[in-house]
Amino acid sequence: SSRIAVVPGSFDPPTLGHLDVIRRAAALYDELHVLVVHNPGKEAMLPIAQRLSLLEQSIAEDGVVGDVTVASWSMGLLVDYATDVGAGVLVKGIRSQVDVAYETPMAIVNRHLAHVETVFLLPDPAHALVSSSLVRQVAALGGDVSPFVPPAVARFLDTGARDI
Ligand code: COD
Repeated sequence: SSRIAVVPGSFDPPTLGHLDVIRRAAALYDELHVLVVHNPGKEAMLPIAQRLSLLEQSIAEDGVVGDVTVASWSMGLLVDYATDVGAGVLVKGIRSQVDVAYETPMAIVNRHLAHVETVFLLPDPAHALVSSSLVRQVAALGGDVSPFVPPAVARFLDTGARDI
């Protein structure tokens, strides 16, 4: 049977850290679902549809190799999506011990809920300090985000299209 994994996130916006994890996961699994999940605890900068479009462009331009689907989910438990598509694994990127502390309880709950395992991947250290919240701050203050995000995201944010 094929190995199917979900890479969930807010992706608000997608960063080079996200893309690094997506690239590594695509090399490990037969089928990858990059899933934009609505996180009610976070105030969003970009609408879900915009995040989907930026993820699709970024993955295509980066030349990520593999069977990668981009989708969104706001209908309930993350593991329900995983079960629907036959995925047994969630892939989470780990920047630091802070991410481990945040992700561990969710991983245990998700295993109880649906027998879905969580795999932690480490990014290239060059991308380990990048976060969407940092990019949102730099963009809001008019700074150059291009060192932190895929070119498609930089183009979108630099043209001020986010204000339209
Ligand atoms: N390098 C490596 N990894 C990174 C980097 C980086 N520079 N930046 C982010 N990541 C990782 C994050 O650690 C995370 O794994 C992923 O990329 C996505 O990051 P974000 O910031 O876009 O997304 P978050 O942290 O807001 O996570 C949103 C989720 C939907 C993944 C999370 O809230 C979740 O799993 N929710 C579960 C909802 C649910 O079903 N709850 C019930 C059971 S727990």
